[in-house]
Amino acid sequence: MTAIDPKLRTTKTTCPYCGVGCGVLATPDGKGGAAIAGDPDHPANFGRLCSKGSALGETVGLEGRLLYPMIRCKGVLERVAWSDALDHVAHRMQHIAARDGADAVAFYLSGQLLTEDYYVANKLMKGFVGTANVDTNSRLCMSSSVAGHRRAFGADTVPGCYEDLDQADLLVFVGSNAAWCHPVLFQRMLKNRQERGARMIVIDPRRTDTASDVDLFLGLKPGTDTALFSGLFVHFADSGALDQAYIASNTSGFDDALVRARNIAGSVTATALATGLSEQDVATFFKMFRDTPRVVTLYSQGVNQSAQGTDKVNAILNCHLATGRIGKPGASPFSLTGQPNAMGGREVGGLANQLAAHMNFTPPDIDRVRRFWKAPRIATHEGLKAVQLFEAINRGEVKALWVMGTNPAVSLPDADFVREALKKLELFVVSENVLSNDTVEAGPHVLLPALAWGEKSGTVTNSERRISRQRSFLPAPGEARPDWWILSETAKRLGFGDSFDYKSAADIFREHAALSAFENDGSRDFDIGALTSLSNEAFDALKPVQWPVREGGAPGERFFASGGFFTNDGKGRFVAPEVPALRSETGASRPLRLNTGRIRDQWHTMTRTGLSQRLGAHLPEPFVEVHPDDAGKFGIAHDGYARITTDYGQCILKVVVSDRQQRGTLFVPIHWSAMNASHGRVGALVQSFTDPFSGQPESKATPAAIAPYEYVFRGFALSRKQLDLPPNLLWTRVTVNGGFGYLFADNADLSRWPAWLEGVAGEDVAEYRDFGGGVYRAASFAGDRIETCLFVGPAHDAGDWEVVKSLFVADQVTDDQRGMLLSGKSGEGAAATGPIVCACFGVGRGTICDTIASGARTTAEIGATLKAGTNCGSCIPELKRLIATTEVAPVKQVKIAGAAG
Ligand SMILES: Nc1nc2c(c(=O)[nH]1)N[C@H]1C(S)=C(S)[C@@H](COP(=O)(O)OP(=O)(O)OC[C@H]3O[C@@H](n4cnc5c(=O)[nH]c(N)nc54)[C@H](O)[C@@H]3O)O[C@H]1N2
Ligand SMILES: Nc1nc2c(c(=O)[nH]1)N[C@H]1C(S)=C(S)[C@@H](COP(=O)(O)OP(=O)(O)OC[C@H]3O[C@@H](n4cnc5c(=O)[nH]c(N)nc54)[C@H](O)[C@@H]3O)O[C@H]1N2
Ligand code: SF4
Ligand SMILES: [Mo]
Repeated sequence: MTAIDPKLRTTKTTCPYCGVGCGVLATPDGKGGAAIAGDPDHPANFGRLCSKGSALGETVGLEGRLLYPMIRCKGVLERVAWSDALDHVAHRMQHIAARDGADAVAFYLSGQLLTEDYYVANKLMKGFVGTANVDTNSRLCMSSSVAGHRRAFGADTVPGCYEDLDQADLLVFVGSNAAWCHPVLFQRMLKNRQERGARMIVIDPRRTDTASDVDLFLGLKPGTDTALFSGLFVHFADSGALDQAYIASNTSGFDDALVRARNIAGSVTATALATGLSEQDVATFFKMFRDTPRVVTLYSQGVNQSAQGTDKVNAILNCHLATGRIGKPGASPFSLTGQPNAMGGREVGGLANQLAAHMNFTPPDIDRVRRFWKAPRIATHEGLKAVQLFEAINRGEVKALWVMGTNPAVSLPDADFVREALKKLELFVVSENVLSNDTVEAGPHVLLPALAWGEKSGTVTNSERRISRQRSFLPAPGEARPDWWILSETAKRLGFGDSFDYKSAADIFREHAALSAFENDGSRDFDIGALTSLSNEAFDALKPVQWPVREGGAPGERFFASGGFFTNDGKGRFVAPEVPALRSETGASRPLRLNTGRIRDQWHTMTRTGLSQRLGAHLPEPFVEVHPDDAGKFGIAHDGYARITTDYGQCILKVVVSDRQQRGTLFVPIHWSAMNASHGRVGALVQSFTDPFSGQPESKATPAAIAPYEYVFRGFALSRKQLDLPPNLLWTRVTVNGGFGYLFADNADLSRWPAWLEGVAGEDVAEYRDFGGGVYRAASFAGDRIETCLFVGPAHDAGDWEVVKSLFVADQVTDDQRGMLLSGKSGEGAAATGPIVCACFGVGRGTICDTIASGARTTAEIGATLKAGTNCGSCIPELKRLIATTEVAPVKQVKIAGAAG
């Protein structure tokens, strides 16, 4: 028997994308990549992965990675030694803090850091530099839930767990597109539905894939959730559905909250009026909720990202408190967290208004943490929240910023403002995995290479409070280092060496665990004291464990089923919300509301998922979804282009006309940046109004205008290497099998293309020109393979991107195929697979429609023939839509659904 090379052994780790926190088995291939599979033993996913998790192996390559520390010298980034880079950062931080005070220095962190990285960053700033100007992208993500939990429970506690989703009889999704954003959990809930008959309700202005096949869809007006849940609360009171015993012994504030709820939505009629829903739908919702003891309400960014997000959260929590549906099997409110370590960040205190280990800026907590850290200079007041932090940078009050694990030049609202503000910094440090993103382009003075997923090691906490290990299975590339190491080395140079003498992530985790238990005695929810004494070996072997993990207690209890809140009097608080209102008005020049969010196969600003050709195939281009009536009103055509304008900025996007979009609203995905699209960076259009309690921006309701935008030519290029396209072009870059693809639209004369192509591909180019007919096609070859090819044509005839992509992959293109390629006949005979619908198995829409046309009438039948939909299941809603809209043969011409994808 030959022993397996230890470097090629399968490692158990955790997916670095969403807050579901799926267990992953990674087996390095010895060539820098790895085979990826779901971990059957992990309690979050039991072996399942979604399209993004399955494609992780395509994203671990080193192309585009930042591998060495760099300092900007006379405008140019130059490679330097680690010691020089760290000396520079520490020296400049010290200088600025000494001159302008500690509050002139700030960190902007991320829910994608490991708990250990986060802990060290927070301790360094709040404990030792002496400022709470440490905020995180969780401000844009979960902070309204945090604020709502703290108001109602006295602590940021998620009461439920995933088993509740298996045991619930009614699952209410509020502002959550879980089918795309928490796919493995969504599949788990579908299983509950199939096996136990659980029903589902979706509350969202858009009919998303989550809503495509549910028992009730409530397409409410944006921002009116508080009215809906206030109406529900009143309905409980008026129909004898309150849990009087629970309210009496475990809560406070009931009467005031009910009075306010009555003012907001005192009846079914009033609720319908406030939300834009029909009375019948409102009544059905109230009845279903009231009559089902086991209800879980799942909420996400449609709730959090709102100028009244905290009130929305509390309006939901009021309903669960009023009926005692909390912390019980199958009955609980459940905030779905976004990032892989959103929860870990909250545990260490990564938000500017938290201190550490679920302790706050109160005198006793400050004193306790000061003693534990031995930190005489500990910050004594809350710091600036993300949006305010960047405003302070713009005003020149904050002069030094260290960005770690997030891309604020894309993801913060009013992103152009943010990009400009970054340029004013006296010290701008970025720790990154990648060599270029929009934030790196904004001109940091120092770039520090951090270990990426697959290389780094530590812990993350998922939506159900479960702590899992991320383990390294790839060697550290170049000079990349763990974020915690970078921070600790900086701390040493700032003179705090004794307090940052960590040798490993395990050292840090033990300290974090000890702090959680320090003078706790049940007074704080977050307690993982039983993990304080883990040996290095035990830390390495740590199995997924749910907190609390108190010394001497059984891990993973549910919270609040019989009270025991973390408020002063131990009672859960009802909160009276404000009357719902959006912060901004629509009007003649901005008649629509711009909603923003996610698509199935991309993660945030695409620095990782953008590397996968599989994930780029479903929705390759940035787009705007418009209701047919609005399209008619504003002269917008499906598959054409439109310009979206807000008071903050503009985008030009491909148009998808869809009746799943609510009238008066637009939807644009958040993923495209200046790195991969010329006009698709939607953050620049988003207003920066924030919630008064949480500071979370209202990213889903910016007043906007839409107008058609005409292009004479469309086209695409495919190349083995990245291309610099000609100026004044609308373009999107997509990773394709074997290279890079560029989809574009153009108004300039065709005559510019031959010279451009010669510059890219040399003179040995085969081409077809019909400038009169608006057509130019050309290709260069290396041996039998296409090296670069370019297709330009009028809008209706730009060539078949999918077919040319399949020729581009081929190692050998025959003379016949070359001829057909350039004559524009390459589509003939080649299977027109169409855009990819099933990312797991790469099955295209054309293929699926053909299969439906020849008789497959269920998703199971499609799966049996094509495998489509049989792995992660995320494409099943789209398969169902295709079945509904595709005619069965003999009709030869198949009709294709017009919705996105
Ligand atoms: N594929 C994919 N999955 C992801 C991510 C990703 O980038 N890609 N990111 C992860 C992260 S960090 C997060 S935070 C989560 C986010 O997960 P979700 O919150 O599910 O995703 P979003 O698309 O941002 O928004 C959810 C829905 O809120 C709706 N909405 C807008 N306004 C309102 C409103 O006023 N009321 C209600 N009820 N609904 C409204 C939107 O129409 C949208 O469908 O996803 C995580 N999972
Ligand atoms: N309009 C609008 N804006 C939004 C949202 C929305 O719905 N609408 N959603 C908001 C939400 S919920 C979120 S979570 C944010 C997400 O927005 P961002 O956090 O800005 O997006 P990411 O692309 O995930 O950026 C992560 C960066 O960190 C790098 N990175 C990854 N891992 C590591 C690591 O271990 N160490 C270091 N040092 N770097 C690392 C990646 O290369 C990448 O550049 O966007 C927010 N912005
Ligand atoms: S659902 Fe998908 S993205 Fe989320 S953790 Fe699981 S595999 Fe990763
Ligand atoms: Mo998020």
